Amino acid sequence: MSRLGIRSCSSALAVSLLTVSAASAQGARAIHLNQTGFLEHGPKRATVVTDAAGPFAWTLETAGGAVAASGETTPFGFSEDAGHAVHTIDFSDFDEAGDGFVLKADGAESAPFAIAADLYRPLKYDALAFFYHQRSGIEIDADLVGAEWARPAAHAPDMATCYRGKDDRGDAWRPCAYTLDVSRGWYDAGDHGKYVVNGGISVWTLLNYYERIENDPARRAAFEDGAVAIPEAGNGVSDLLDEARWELDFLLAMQVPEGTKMMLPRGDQTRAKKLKFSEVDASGLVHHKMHDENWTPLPTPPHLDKEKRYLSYPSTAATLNLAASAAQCARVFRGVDDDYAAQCLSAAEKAYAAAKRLPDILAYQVTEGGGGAYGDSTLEDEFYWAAAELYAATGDEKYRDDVTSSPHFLAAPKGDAGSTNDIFWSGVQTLGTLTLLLSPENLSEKERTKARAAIVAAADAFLAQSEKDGYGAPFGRSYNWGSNGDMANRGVVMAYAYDATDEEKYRSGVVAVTDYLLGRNPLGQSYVSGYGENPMKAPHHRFWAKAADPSLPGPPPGALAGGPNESSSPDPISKRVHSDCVAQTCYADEVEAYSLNEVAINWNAPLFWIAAFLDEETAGRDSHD
Ligand code: 9MR
Ligand code: 9MR
Repeated sequence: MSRLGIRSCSSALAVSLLTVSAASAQGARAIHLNQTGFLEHGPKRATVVTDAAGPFAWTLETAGGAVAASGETTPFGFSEDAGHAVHTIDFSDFDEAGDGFVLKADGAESAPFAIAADLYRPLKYDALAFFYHQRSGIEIDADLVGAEWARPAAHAPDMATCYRGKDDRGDAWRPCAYTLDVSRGWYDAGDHGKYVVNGGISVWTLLNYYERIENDPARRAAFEDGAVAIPEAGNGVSDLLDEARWELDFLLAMQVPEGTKMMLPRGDQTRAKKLKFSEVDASGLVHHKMHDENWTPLPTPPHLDKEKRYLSYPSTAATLNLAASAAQCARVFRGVDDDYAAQCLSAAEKAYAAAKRLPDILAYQVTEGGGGAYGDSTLEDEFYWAAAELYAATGDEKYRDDVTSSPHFLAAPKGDAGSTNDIFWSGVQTLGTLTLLLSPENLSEKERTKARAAIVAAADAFLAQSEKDGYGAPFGRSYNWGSNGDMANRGVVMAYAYDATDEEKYRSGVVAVTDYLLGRNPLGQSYVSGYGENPMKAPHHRFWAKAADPSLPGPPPGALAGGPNESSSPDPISKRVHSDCVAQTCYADEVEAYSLNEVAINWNAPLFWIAAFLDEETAGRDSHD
């Protein structure tokens, strides 16, 4: 059996497949679908791996074995990103709720799945719980998450001074005159670094969902105080705001104190052998990262991390990330905690001014050990995003001028092969546009129409790509590190197209994303832990590392793997996988596979967003605008 065949089935299923398909004429090899299931009222699609030229029969069976629906497959042909030929099955017309359904066709049988109106209810809360699990600086409470995932507070407090002395290239970094207490925040991923550029987009995504539902009491109720299992229950504040604030506190703490002079590298020195430093007034800039001096081994639970930690030098990218996130903070906390809102706004304005004063301090990876790179040398998108957030927070014309004169004004994903304007940690222009769209006073009617049209055009491009993929993936672009997060972000864009038009096809586009992530893919892999018959089990995570040490827990439910990555990476597993894979199959559920199977805050955030969106019809949402 091919590698694909082995991966695509549970062992029991593989056995039944082998015996049955031997006798079958067509020899369908597997049926892949969303293993969690389908919304009662929504598209229901599956993919059959087969070379058969013509259509063949399928049946939908209930848990009791009764045939509930039947039909014929639609031949699709070769699906390029899967590397094999498929047929598709569409049983969208079937809308009876239940558990334990299976699809059968030509001797192949799907994983069992449910049909339910509230199918995404558990996922929206589990995907959000990921952030509590990832919290630094606080005990993870057994009563909230279960004994298996409880752990003592780690990096509490998380204090550090600037990285100093010689770096990997021999550049000498001067010590800074202070130590910052940058406690709290979420660990980025499987590592214990906290990175402002990735924290910014992650917290934005949670808060963007909040802002989208802020004026709708029914939808807001899903995240009211006490609705989510976090320690702040009972404080009178939305749990979504509480979770976000844990990260915002850390981001705010990363800001350089007033009156600080520093030697920093200005201008693009990407190709320089040695960095040239100039003395600058660093007040209001923001440190790029906080992480260990050396990589800890895997596993290392965070509370057992003994490494020294350092602040990486401030960068313009991090500064703009704080400007954007803190401006958003100011908006959402106004009227909830006015002092905090004022603190956020002041930090945001200072950061923005510092970035304008010093627009060219690029973040280079000066040390290999202990932290991710998160380098970014194109900052126009961050400038636009920050200006948009500040404009939406203040209505101040000076921000509006920066917004409208930006080359990214009203940017939305292009849906081209180069994935222009797709949302990810270093491409944040679309975030600015989505924020501007949230409130009518941010844009003129004409601009608003244009922005909406750009979002809808992006969604149309994604839908067209979904049609061209045998697994319905709206992803006509390369699969890179974190492709699942990029895919989930496309779901967010399609959800906004739905909001703008009320057209069901865009909501179906979001379902195409969750279908793919939850099992409708050539590996038959649910990329979300705890969901489906074949869920991701062995993330690259220093605590949820059962696969490396049986005394540690596996992943809690609701964590999204980075997913297929067709680009080469030094990760040892990815080297093996790359000897025989195409786009959607460049993946392995293995603990060492950090470029394929890490979990991260910026990927779980859009997973949360789209799961919450898909649960809205039943979460008290009557209408939307
Ligand atoms: O474990 C690290 C993971 O969390 C990061 O995402 C990844 C990329 O920065 O790096 C991993 O650490 C590897 C390091 O980069 C190189 N040496 C082996 C480490 C794997 O444990
Ligand atoms: O998500 C990041 C991806 O876009 C980069 O290609 C990759 C290598 O630099 O790093 C990813 O981010 C990792 C970070 O560097 C360290 N923490 C874990 C992140 C997810 O793997």
